[in-house]
Amino acid sequence: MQYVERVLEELKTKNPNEPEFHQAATEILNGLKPVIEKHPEYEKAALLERFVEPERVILFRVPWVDDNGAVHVNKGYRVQFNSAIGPYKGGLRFHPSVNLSIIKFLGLEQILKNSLTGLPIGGGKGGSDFDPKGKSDNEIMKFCQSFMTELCRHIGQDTDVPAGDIGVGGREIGYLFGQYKRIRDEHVGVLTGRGLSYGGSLARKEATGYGLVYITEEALKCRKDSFKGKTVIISGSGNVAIYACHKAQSLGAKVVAMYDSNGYIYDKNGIQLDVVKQIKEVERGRIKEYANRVKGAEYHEGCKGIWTIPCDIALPCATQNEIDKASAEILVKNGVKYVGEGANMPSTLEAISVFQKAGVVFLPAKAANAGGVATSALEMAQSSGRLFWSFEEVDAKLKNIMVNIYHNMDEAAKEYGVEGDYVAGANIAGFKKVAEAMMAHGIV
Ligand code: NDP
Ligand code: 2IT
Repeated sequence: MQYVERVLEELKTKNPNEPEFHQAATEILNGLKPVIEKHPEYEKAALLERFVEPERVILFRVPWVDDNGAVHVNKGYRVQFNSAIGPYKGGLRFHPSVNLSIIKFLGLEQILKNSLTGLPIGGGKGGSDFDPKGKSDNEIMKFCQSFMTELCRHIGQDTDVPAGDIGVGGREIGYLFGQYKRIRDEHVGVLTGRGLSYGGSLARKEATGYGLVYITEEALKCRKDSFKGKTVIISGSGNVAIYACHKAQSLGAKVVAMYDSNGYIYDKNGIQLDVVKQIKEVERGRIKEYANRVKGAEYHEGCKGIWTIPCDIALPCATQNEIDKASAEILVKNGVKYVGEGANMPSTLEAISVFQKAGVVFLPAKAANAGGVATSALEMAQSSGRLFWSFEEVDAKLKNIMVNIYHNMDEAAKEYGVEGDYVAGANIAGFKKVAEAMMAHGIV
């Protein structure tokens, strides 16, 4: 059996009941085949076996007391996946669906994403099955304090630097940082996405969404096209979706639909982002409310229908596997030309295949959403140097990083004979540096 197939087989046997982890590993390792063939020394060094096995998995109990005095227990996770090129880096996700499979798929993706940024950050991910929906600020604070009471002994500014992800934004990072500082007595850059008053970076909040649009803009530019006048669908209405919408609109696109986990809004006149921001960021409400406030807008229960709206560009920005084969086929039938993944693994393997066969320009998550973690690394640099860069400075660096990622994956795909296949290109471009570092470190 070929090396890649054997490693994938063993991974599935050794890690049963982890479908998301299997999915991410399958996409990555298949994309790496041309590199593996060129480097027989990797098999001798069991490089892939080591690459897919986390360096450390931390599982812990998170007990907390709600406003009525009831005691709850959640699971806490931190997967420290790979530190070959820098300290572990990656977000924390608070969502009831969180389990080890999801954290491991996110951690594996993060290794190559972080490498693609060109900055010295390894890969990690963490989170909890805690559901922040409907909780008071006090309950969120109690939960974050309990979570950090355990996590703080495993992280550090040069060891492991968590950040936000689904369900973890500025409010949660603030509570987590407060508890870290209280226990460890260090005011350091141990978390990114911090508030501006205590060491955060300008443009971090906007970075993932802006970065997604910058890389898509570069793909358009290389085909003598632009966002101007394009019809865009963005799924989700959280941090990534909101700032992707903002940047796409500022480049002249018409964003006509967004969703949350209950249903989608369709506004043929173009989404009024200030209304979405008021509902989602200020009121922490439901997207349904948009249709009550904006004349001519429609609300539809359920998420899937969003992909039946004709568009030129689709930017999935909510969660894994939100675009399946059937949705991809409808998007293609309706003429989609570009798909940029703001979320992590939003397209199933079958959906990716539909897009690629149809000649859609498909920008995979580990490249397209790398702007967030890249700007986190810029936040780390500012923390270490005790510096504070202007918005324009950080934004310019972010744009430059995204343009470089586009060309690196494009060139890697060409070099290995799979021109235009950015799934393979991104995997190869990200893997090269990690593999080189792992080989240099010996068997560790
Ligand atoms: P948020 O929590 O801010 O927003 C998440 C959005 O996605 C919400 O609108 C949420 O709806 C929706 N959503 C979540 N789960 C589901 C689901 N199962 N079905 C339908 N909709 C769902 O998270 P972010 O915007 O930060 O993250 C979005 C995606 O981007 C994730 O895949 C994340 O991993 C990825 N990402 C985030 C980065 C960052 O910097 N924040 C960086 C790179 C990638 P509802 O409110 O109803 O739950
Ligand atoms: O998936 C991701 O890249 C993130 N959630 C951001 C991670 C980070 O450390 O900024």
